[in-house]
Amino acid sequence: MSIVQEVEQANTGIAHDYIDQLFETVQKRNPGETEFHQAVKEVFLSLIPVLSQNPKYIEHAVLDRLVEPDRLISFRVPWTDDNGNVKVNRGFRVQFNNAIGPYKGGLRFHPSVNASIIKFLGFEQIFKNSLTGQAIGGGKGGADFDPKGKSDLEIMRFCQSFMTELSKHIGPDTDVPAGDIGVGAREIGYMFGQYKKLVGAYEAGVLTGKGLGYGGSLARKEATGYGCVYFVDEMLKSKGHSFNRSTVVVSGSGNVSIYAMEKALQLGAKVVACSDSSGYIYHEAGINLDTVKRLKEVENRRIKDYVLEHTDAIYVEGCSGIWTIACDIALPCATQNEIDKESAEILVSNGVKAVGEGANMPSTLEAIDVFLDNKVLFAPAKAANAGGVSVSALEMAQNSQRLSWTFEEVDAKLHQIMHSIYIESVKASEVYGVPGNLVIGANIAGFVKVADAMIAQGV
Ligand code: NDP
Ligand code: 2IT
Repeated sequence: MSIVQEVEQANTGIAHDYIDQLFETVQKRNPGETEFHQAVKEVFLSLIPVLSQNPKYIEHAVLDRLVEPDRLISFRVPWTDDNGNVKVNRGFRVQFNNAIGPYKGGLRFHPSVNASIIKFLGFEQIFKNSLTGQAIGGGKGGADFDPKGKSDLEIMRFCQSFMTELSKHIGPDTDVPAGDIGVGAREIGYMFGQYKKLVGAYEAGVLTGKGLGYGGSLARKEATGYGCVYFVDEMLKSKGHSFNRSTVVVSGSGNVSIYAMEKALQLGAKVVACSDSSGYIYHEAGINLDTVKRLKEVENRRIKDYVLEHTDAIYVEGCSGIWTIACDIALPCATQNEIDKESAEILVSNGVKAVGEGANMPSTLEAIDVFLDNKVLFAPAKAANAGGVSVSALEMAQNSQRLSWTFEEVDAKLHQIMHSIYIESVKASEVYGVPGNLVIGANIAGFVKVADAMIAQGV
């Protein structure tokens, strides 16, 4: 049953009217911000059961408050390229909600970044961070800077200029950024160096995803991908399935994708396809992850070069075709809206058993309905990719203690957190009458804690 059909069955008159009106207001107040509207709509539809059973959330106008960020900062980022030309990009930080802890969320450097993208990501981060059970609020940031084709020194100068402004708004107890698309340990390093110069103190906990030699946490790099697979593994086990001997398709070939593939392989799966923004590779015999890692992490090359070294693999131009490959488990780990209704229908007709969202909002609302209608085990992004921010919070904890935990310790905590998120989401889906619908379960479980904190604090 789809998100909409399920909620229509509940006793929901007042709640429905409330969210209909509020959604209209959100659209009017944030014109043209389609990604933000989409993220809000999914959460609103999911919350109808909890709003109808707990009128206090409507009386206290909690959703009216939640959809308005505490602040959205937009700023100029001037920098100089290697030829001495001045370039200007636009930087953002949205500090969405700090009811349960300091703002926390990644920075994305990609030409598509705008207020809508940053706000959808920041809004989702509120619920995701709440689900982790850690004391972190929701934030997000980035710039419309394209790191592709830039030299190392250009990246450094951009990061320094970006941080010169951002530093005024962040701090270890205020707002703690990390990586996202286009931002990895190198960029975090340059930004940390600049922050340190500007504040004149070694505040290790101001950024997470740092290098291991200066306050970074072991297993942060692996955390999002591993966490996603841990979560999907829980779902599979609940129905007597497993990764072992399953065929897996993973989109993207960046941080989340690579470590989702690594953990799936460790659990005995065969990964047959991955992609970048230009196209995808299909390797029926099973992808060689060492080659992908070298190409993408070390040599900064395109995924199509994989077939130069593995001549029995094929490369196909364009991204969406990856979902036409038959698989048991699909892990979208590239970007938003990469699975539309049509791709979802093809996945279903090819017999997909489970979908785990490693990326943020990779499935359209229509695609989610196709998966739920067809009883595909569906792990929504806010739950399935929460492992990254969870280990970021563990990095903050280590920085505060001035201690470093072993890889095994951090990985065990990550595994435990993903298990708890799974249990919480399942429980909420059962309590609110939609057992197994983890979209509704995760959204409600994340929402309740934040909503109660906002009411208690009068914010
Ligand atoms: P990376 O920059 O490391 O990798 C992104 C990958 O996705 C690349 O293969 C990239 O291809 C591809 N990609 C990016 N944009 C597009 C696009 N518009 N169309 C098609 N492919 C695209 O980023 P991450 O792996 O960190 O992030 C991937 C997703 O996971 C994002 O949705 C992010 O928000 C989410 N996420 C990340 C977390 C983290 O800890 N890093 C935590 C939770 C979620 P190309 O190289 O060609 O650009
Ligand atoms: O979307 C996400 O959760 C991230 N990009 C990670 C955020 C973080 O603070 O580690």
